[in-house]
Amino acid sequence: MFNFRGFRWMKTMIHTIKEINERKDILPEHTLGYQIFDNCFSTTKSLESSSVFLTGQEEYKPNFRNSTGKYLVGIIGAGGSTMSVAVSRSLLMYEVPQVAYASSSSILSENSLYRFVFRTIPSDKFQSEAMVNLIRHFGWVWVGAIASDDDYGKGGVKSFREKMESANLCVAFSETIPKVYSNEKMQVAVDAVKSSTAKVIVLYTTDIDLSPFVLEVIHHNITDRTWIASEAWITSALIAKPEYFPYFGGTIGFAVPRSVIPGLKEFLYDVHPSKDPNDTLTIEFWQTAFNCTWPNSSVSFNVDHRVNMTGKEDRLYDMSDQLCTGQEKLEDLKNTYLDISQLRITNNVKQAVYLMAYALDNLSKADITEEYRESIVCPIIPDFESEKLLNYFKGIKFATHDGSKIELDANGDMKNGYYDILNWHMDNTGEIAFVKVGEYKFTSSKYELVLPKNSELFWNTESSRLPDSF
Ligand code: TCR
Repeated sequence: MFNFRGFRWMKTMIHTIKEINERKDILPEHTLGYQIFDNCFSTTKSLESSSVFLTGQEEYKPNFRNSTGKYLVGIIGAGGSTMSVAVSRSLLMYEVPQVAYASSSSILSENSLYRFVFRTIPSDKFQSEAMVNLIRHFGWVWVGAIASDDDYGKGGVKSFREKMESANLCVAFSETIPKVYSNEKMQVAVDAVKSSTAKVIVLYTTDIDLSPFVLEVIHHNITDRTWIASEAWITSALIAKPEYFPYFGGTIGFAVPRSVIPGLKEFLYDVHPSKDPNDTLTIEFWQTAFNCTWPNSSVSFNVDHRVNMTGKEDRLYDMSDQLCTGQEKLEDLKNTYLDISQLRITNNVKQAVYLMAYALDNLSKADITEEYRESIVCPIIPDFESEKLLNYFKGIKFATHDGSKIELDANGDMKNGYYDILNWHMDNTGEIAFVKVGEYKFTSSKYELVLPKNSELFWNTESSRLPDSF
C-alpha cells in the first residue's frame, strides 16, 4: 500500500532542499540536488538504492554476467552466519545463489529473505535439539547457557532454550560473550557461571569469540564445570590446548562428520610463495608460519587485533627481521593448516562446491518436454535465469566422495544428517584428544542418540564421575 507518511517525509525533504537552495546565507554558491528512492521497506531495495548512490549509475548493474567472458554462477560462503546474512542481501538483489558451508543459524532457513541461500551444514535447530537430548540422556535438569553476541550464538541459544522448555528442563542462566572488548559485560557472563549451581554449561560460540572467555575462566580458576561445546569450537586448536585441560577437559559436544579427502594433503603441501608470486595470502601464510619476511614483499605481518582483557591490543606478531629463504620446510611445521585429522567443515566446503556444480549440471541436462521446446528458452549455461537455477537446488540429492548422502529440502536446508559426539580426553602425549563417544542421527521428524554403555567418558569433576546438575 502507498505509504502516505513516507511520502510526506519525502516531500518535506525536497521542500527543505529547495528552501536551502533559495537562501542566500547557506551555500550561496551551490545548489543542492537530490535523488530519492523508495526502498519499499525492504533491505534488498535499500541496498539497490545505495548502490546507485555509490556508483553514480542510474541503473546499477554489476557486470558479473559476461564482462570478462566468464560467468558468475554463484558464491560459496560466507563463513559465519552473521556474514552470510549480510552478503545475502545484495546477492538476493541480483539473484545470485549462495551456498554456505558453515553458517548454521536457523534464521537462514527462512525462505523469503534467504531463498537464494543453500547450505551443507545442518541448521542449528538440530544441534540445539541434540544438546537437549544429550542433557536428558545424562539426567541433567539445570543447565546454564552462554552465547556469542551474533546470529550464531544468540540464534543457537534461543532455540536451545525453547527445546529445553519443551522438555521440561531448566535454563539456569543465559548470557552473552561480548564481541568488542568490555570488561563489564564479560564479568556479567563470568559471574553467572561462578554464582550458579548449574555445573553443566552450554557454550554456543565460535572459537574466536570464545577465547577471551576461556582466559577469564582460567583467571577466575573456575573448575569443576562440564562444558557442552557447540560444533564451532569442539575441535578447535585455539581452545583445545593442554594448558586449558584442567578447566575444559571433559568437554562434550557435537561435531559435523569427519571425512578423508583424497589428494588434499598433497595439495596443501604444494604451497609456496614462488609458485604464486602475486598471491598475497600465500606470502602472508609463509611469513606467519615461518616467522620471516618474504624478500621484497609489501605484505605486512599478520597482526592479531583482538584485545586481551586488560583492554590492550595483543600484538601477537611483529614484522620479522629474518628474511624467508624459500627453503623453509612445511614438514617441520606443526600447523593447523596441515592438520588433516579433523576434516569436518573442510568437507562441508568441498560439498558446497559440489552442490553448486550439481545444480548447474542438472540445469544443463534439464529434460525439456517436446511441447515446451519450441516455446521456452531452454536454460542453457551460461544464459539462464537465476530463478531457473534455483529450482535445481531445491530438493537436490547427491552422494559424496565418501558415500554419504546430501539432500536439501525446499528451504535449502539439509534434510537429515548426523553429528559425532566428541569428548575431550588427554592422550598419553599430553595433547587433547577428541574422542568419539557416540553418534547422533537426525531427520526432520526423528532422531537417534547412540552413546554406547562402554564408551569411555572423561568427566572433569572431583570424583571423575558424571556431574550432577540440579
Ligand atoms: N556455524 C557458525 C560458524 C562456524 C564455524 C565452525 C567457524 C560453525 N562451525 C567451525 C569456524 C569453524 C557453525 C555460524 O556462524 O553459523
